[in-house]
Amino acid sequence: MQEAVQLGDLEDRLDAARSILVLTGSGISAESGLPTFRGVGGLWRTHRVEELASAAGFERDPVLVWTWYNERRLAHRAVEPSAAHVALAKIEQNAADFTLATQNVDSLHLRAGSRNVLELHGKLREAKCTRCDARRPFDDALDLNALEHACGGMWRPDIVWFGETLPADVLEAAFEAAGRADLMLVIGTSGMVRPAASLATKAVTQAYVVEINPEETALTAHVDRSIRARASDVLPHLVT
Ligand code: BV8
Repeated sequence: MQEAVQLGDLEDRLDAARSILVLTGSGISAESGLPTFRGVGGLWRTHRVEELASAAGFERDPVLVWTWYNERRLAHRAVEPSAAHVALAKIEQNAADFTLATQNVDSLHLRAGSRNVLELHGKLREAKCTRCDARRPFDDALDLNALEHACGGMWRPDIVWFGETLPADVLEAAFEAAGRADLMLVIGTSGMVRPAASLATKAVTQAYVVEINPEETALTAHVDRSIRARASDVLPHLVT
């Protein structure tokens, strides 16, 4: 039986917080059964994800990249939000000012009922054309023989790849939230990817920043407190 995680004054801090920012990564979706990005048995076979999740990788082999995203899209549909996702949605309901910035593209926070969600790296619910601004739903696996768009461009997932800039409005909102937060939770991310991870180093200048992760991360040395636990061992206990 996992001994209860020592939350200390975290519940009091949550109650007293005027403005809360939460940053999540694939670790919170590991609780739903989805593989993390870099962990043991992380995403996908023998390919380095940076090789697949990049415009160059797509250029080189669009069918391989779409095969990967088709598999992930179907995996997202096959799982449910975890107790951790649901707990964050409940915490938001009781908070005066709450922003959830996620690096995940699996829509699990939205399905759990979270409202103010900033999808920093896009979402796997839509595809967009590489040439014009056409978009289409991506609810089922895309037909690998029909990747071209009528305008001569190609369909690609509505995802931010390595080397691509994040949506300016989303990034601006996230850094504004980081600048006004007095409490930040960093949950299930290795803290390796920028600019997402910089939200924590920005917030810590005025906010109390708590990391929830079974392992140390690139952010552990920069936060006020790092709780060595899984998201579902902590978050449901913070819901009043
Ligand atoms: C940009 C969408 C401007 C795709 C993703 C050198 C130094 C610094 C930065 C750079 C650099 N060279 C290039 C860069 C910039 C680059 C970057 O940060 N690279 C890193 C790898 C060094 N960033 C970019 O390119 C960004 N754009 O900067 O634009 C620009 C333009 C041109 C040139 C330069 C800059 C775009 C980044 C977005 C990339 N797209 N995803 C897709 O999903 O397919 S990032 C990808 O990584 C996912 O979004 C993922 O979420 C994200 C972060 O990974 P994590 O979520 O943290 O997952 P990971 O497996 O790493 O960790 C899981 C954690 O969970 C672990 O710590 C584990 O312990 C924990 N865990 C496990 N179980 C649990 C748990 N925690 C809690 N509970 C559990 N049960």
